[in-house]
Amino acid sequence: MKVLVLMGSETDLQVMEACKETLDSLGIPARMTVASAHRTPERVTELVREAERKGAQVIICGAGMAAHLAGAVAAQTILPVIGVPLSNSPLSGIDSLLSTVQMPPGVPVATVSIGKAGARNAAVLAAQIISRSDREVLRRLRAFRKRQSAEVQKRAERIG
Ligand code: RP5
Repeated sequence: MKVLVLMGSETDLQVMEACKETLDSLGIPARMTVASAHRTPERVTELVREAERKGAQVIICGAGMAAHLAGAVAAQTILPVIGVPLSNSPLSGIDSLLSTVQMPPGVPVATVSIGKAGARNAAVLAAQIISRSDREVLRRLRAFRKRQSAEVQKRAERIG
């Protein structure tokens, strides 16, 4: 396992699937599961320990509302932690964005944008971290960027 992907609830799955799909498309072995900072704190700790034992290089955490999952994970490891704020609340994700991003000095969470775009970017950022020591992932990331640019170019040509 290179990446552990946690989400606070099974209701986050629909959005966080975009993260797993992107990791899969970049050929990065990942485990995705549910663990809640508030409802199952011991499970969070067990999963973090297991990820460290199994050689994970990055942990991605998606959570909504008072989204403390990424911070709670970051408090227990020196692996880089990426937080994905989710928007399934009356405050449309502003609550989770602030809960995820506003970490005290010394315990960072690399926070991406709210929702599905953030879920995808968390996977790409994890791949970029891994690519510093994995030339195959670096090659796949370069190919991904090329494809992305080519698609935009193709659409631009259709428009004019
Ligand atoms: C957070 O609370 C979860 O990440 C989820 O986004 C939100 C609501 O959870 P459910 O009540 O839908 O299980 O911890």
